[in-house]
Amino acid sequence: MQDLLFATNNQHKLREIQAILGNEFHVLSLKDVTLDVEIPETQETIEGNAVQKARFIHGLTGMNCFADDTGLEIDALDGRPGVYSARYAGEGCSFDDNIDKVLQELSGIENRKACFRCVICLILDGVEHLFEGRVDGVIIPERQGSDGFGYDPVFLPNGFSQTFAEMPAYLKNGISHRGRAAEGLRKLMLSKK
Ligand code: ITT
Repeated sequence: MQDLLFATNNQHKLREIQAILGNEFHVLSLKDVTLDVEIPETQETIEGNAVQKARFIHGLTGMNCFADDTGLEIDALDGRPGVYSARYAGEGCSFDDNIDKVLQELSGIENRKACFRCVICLILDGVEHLFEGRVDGVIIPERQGSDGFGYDPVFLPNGFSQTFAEMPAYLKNGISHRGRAAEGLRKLMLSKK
């Protein structure tokens, strides 16, 4: 089975990607290769950050690797938190702090449309490939569910009655931004076998 190193320090993402790709590829974590580093993400776009993270880890290891950068884009907030999704409520904030801030900013606003956008940058044999996945939905006014991570408790995907935090993992992964981007990666990898 082919080794693929996932350039992330987010254990939730790691678990999701291992569930999505784990049958066909051997997804390694930074821990598996004993790498304990802060990964820089200083770009102004999701694409830019995905490329920056993948190049950084590729530069350190020389291994085939990929990175995922994800943003929640809310219509009524002009696309925020977007590239600032991880630290929207400030440096060192928790998932709950970020949700509180979003709910407060949306209070009294009727347009609740939002999407998650995920870009995966894969560096395979030294060549970069980008894959994008998107899922549309709405931000509900109160948290529902306790699975998943990040903004999942307030994100209701279109066409479903459960938030990402209420769905079983296989269902979220089947329709999510990350699942869709990973599908592109999977297809490319299989075509190279
Ligand atoms: P790495 O850069 O180490 O991969 P990160 O947590 O900094 O981890 P991102 O910048 O891509 O990763 O993520 C931005 C934030 O968006 C993340 O911290 C969560 O709050 C949120 N997020 C990402 N994917 C999500 C998902 O599937 N469901 C809900 N929230 C998500």
